[in-house]
Amino acid sequence: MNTTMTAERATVLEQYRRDGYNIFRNVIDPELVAESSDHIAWLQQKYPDVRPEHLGHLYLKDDPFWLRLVSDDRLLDIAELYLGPDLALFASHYIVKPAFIGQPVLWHQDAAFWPLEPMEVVTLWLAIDDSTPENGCVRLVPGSQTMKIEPMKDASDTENVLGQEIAVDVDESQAADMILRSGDVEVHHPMIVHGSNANTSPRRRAGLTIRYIPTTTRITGDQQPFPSAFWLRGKRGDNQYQPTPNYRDGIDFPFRDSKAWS
Ligand SMILES: O=C(O)CCC(=O)C(=O)O
Repeated sequence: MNTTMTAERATVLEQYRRDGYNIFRNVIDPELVAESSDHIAWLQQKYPDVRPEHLGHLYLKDDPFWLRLVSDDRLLDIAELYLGPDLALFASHYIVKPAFIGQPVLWHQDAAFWPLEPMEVVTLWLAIDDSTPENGCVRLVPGSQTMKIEPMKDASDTENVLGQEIAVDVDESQAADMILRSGDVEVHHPMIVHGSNANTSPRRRAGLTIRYIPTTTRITGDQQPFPSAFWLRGKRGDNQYQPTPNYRDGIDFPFRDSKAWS
């Protein structure tokens, strides 16, 4: 999509208002997706004790490739459609479900977890692998973004990524499967009810969640700056941000554009 086309933007925003999500096809080129896949393998070697569903924002702060990826103009242009020109990163996680043993993400609303004021934020979910019902694609309940934020309850008695689930009944028959090819991006609303099933298939399912905020959204709480708060575009606003990490040869994940990050 050409994000400067106003009519097309209006259609996107109308679908987002109604359903709480959009899908953008072929956003990131295969070379960068392949680099991201190598990055996942590098992170798995670096953090062998961390399950690959949990390669999250704490590891991002000192990682120039991760910053390069979430600062990509193709992703920021999509975020800008929803949030305007002044953009920051709030958080980002790879959720990598290995073949056969990938854990489910139980039903939840992202807003239940986030220290943001106001709750103006969008998630871009970048498919690193093709993502289908067989390997545990994201599932969303269209329209559920109009619900209030419901409480979460403990679910640590079963293997799952969050250890919690939403404390109200979810009508799974209403859920839509986010079937994506690698390089596609799905965008969802912070209040939409969503989750994903276990991956029992022979194919890995890897995706990168990227949570963008307009710089008018404040990141509240004691951790200042928040470990994964980075200013990315436009006016900085009032948040405190992490400094952009410089690429260190032999220490950081090596990537094509690393010289621009030295
Ligand atoms: O990747 C998944 O399976 C779940 C993603 C998710 O919960 C999110 O993007 O907020």
